[in-house]
Amino acid sequence: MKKCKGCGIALQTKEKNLPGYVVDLEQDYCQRCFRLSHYGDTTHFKNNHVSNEKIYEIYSRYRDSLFVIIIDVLDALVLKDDDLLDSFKDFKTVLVINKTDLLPENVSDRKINRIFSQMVFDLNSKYRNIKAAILTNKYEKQFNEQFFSILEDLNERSVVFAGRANAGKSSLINKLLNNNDLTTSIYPGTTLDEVNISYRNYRFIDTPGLVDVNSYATYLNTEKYKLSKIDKTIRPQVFQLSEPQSYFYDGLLRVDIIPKKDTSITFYINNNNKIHRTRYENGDNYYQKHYCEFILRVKPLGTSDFSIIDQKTFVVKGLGFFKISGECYVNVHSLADAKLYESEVDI
Ligand SMILES: Nc1nc2c(ncn2[C@@H]2O[C@H](COP(=O)(O)OP(=O)(O)O)[C@@H](O)[C@H]2O)c(=O)[nH]1
Ligand SMILES: [Mg+2]
Repeated sequence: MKKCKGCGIALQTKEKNLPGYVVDLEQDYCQRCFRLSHYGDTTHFKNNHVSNEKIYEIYSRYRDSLFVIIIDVLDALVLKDDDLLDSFKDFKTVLVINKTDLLPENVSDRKINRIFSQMVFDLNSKYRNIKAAILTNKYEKQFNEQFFSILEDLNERSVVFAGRANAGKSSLINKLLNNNDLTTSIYPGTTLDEVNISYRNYRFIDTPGLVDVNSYATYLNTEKYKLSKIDKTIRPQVFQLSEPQSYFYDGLLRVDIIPKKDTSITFYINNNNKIHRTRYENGDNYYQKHYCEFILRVKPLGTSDFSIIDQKTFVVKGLGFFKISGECYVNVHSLADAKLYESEVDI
């Protein structure tokens, strides 16, 4: 059966509205991939979703291969509290922490290196199957050389590119092969089945991305997903306060702070979204107007209380992260379906 070169789906000529449609089986790309890469048309994205079970089934067929796990750098901030690597505990793995260009410019490469070296060291004490780890981003030039030398050292020929949806798996393979054969996009669910690629004496396997139930990305509607996804270097938004204040990221996230001493909060989110600040007394009013208006399943936000003595970083996967410094009480209102992580990492 012929498969789409961009997303791996089986090609078919019968149903125009179903995945894999082509007018003529001579074509290499399904209509969705063709329209997406030529016109940026995303209308076919609505119900794309490959179940995690199906993806695990693909993984198990390649259990003797090397698994290159690609992780979005923002998710990597809480990798130690994530169950992602549990799925790969029986495989040989290489970690690629990708999209490091998203971290703010004032965070030096040395600092990023130090943070993630320590993290990978700790993770390997737990999993003992991490053969190497690389930090990279789409602008980085040395990656290909580094990557192939790791494959040579490990003497691996068959390589599965795995991980969560939208981490940059297909983009990374395109970069390694120096072409744009695989379809990539800002939406999750671009790759619909495994794609087998022969390259020199290697076999590379691209896979669909695992859905993360702890991420806002899973619950936002398509439009809001696009608006809140971080795709450029973050410019932090900093606020100082000495009186109680409420901070809103639309109706998606609310942080109330009652300072005991001077306090500051810094948000690391998509630069086009501006945090709205109100006096604490007006917070409920604003919240009533805006809560969850963009979320797929409308539910009120859950709340968690914290007492901060020095500083703390919170990660809200799919939205970004925020850091609070000072002595204060904090009440975070975030989507209960997703998870609010307290991160050890000090960016
Ligand atoms: N800023 C940034 N964006 C990236 C990088 N790598 C991939 N992307 C973007 O991330 C999105 C998802 O990429 P894709 O390869 O389709 O992810 P996949 O679902 O894991 O295959 C696309 O919009 C890419 O342009 C990177 O290193 N930096
Ligand atoms: Mg992909």
